[in-house]
Amino acid sequence: MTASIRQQAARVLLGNWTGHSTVPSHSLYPHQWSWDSAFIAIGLRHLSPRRAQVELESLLGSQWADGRIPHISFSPAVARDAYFPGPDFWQAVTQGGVETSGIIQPPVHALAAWLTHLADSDESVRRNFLARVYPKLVAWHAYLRDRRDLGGRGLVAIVHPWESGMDNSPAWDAALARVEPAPLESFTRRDTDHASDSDRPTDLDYGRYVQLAATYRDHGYDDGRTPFAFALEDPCFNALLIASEHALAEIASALSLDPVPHLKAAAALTSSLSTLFADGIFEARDLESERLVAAGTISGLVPLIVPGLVEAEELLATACGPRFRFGEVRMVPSYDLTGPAFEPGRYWRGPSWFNTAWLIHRGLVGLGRTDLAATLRTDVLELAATTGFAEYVDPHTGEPRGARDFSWTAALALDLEQ
Ligand code: 9YW
Repeated sequence: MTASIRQQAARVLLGNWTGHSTVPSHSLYPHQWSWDSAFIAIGLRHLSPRRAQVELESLLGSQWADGRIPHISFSPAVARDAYFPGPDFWQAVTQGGVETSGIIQPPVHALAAWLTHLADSDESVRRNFLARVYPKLVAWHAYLRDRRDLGGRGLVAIVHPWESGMDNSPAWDAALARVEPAPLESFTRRDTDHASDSDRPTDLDYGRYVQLAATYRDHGYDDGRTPFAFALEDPCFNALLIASEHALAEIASALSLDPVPHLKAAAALTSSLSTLFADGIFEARDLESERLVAAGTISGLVPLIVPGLVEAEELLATACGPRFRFGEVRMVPSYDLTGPAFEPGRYWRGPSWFNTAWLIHRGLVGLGRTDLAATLRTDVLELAATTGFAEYVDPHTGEPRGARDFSWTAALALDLEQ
């Protein structure tokens, strides 16, 4: 990455900065998104560790009393109908008066907090950052463990496709097909104002997303009371919780607290995660049928990030084989290239994304596969620069798709450029 590309990434992040947090994209996503903020902080730490920590702390400012970190924290400065579903749909306000959504996103936050601390630990200690965020991150993980182990196996369940961060993944198709969609005339999509219809989820998908969210809302976002029509144990979500438990162990040690409970939690989750391994990849478990969903998605490769993963070699073979063709196509496709639902341009049904590439890269480094990590790093940096920091790209051609000047693309390129 040349100096000027570094400057371009900084320009994107500055342009998307609102004073206390960063929007994923001014046009498409004009509020603060949960896992976006974690990825953004990981890159921002190279420009300003303080700003990276402000980003995370502003997200934690929208944490609910039950410990959940909502997937969107709405900005009062943005028109109420700029994004659908907006604050009027979710009807969720924290004790601190922040309007939020009611669902969650994958828990990358503790990992991000630890990495921002490492960027300038003296300053971070002076700011007392870890001591402030640690109890909030512990409460977040406790919410996931205590309220979301819906299958009773020690794994967290997601209750909405948006909770996976991979909205229209083919892994959700069968479960979603059971959901009666909200009538199209009952809501107005705003995403297709800013991105091509062919790059986005279909109207039918959207109707089902709206219906699932409305049911959760109408049951007060109560995990004990809501009749969930959609509940799955997602490999990526659980793998990130494991990585974040390891980060919490580091944070606890840095604060002279006991890291052992976090290491134990990570070990227990890691052994439960193994129950999702089938056909050389991790698959989601549908809690309705209690069966694994036979769809190979990028979510199933993300466990490469889990320290000491016993399935790592088999998983690497899958990544390098015909289903994902590591090193032969651009970055890592979001879905099996040979799968029946593969679409190279449509969101999480084939395109390659920068955040998942960053996670796989981290996994490869952890496994000591510096050769493969270097290949992926080169690809990420080149694509970020040539696509104008696209949201996602066609895995065959590298053509940009979705939004441009996308924050986590800029942030994670900045991180890999170091
Ligand atoms: C939506 C903001 C979010 C990401 C998700 C991505 C998308 C929201 O955008 O979901 O409106 O569809 O799938 O991972 O956090 O960037």
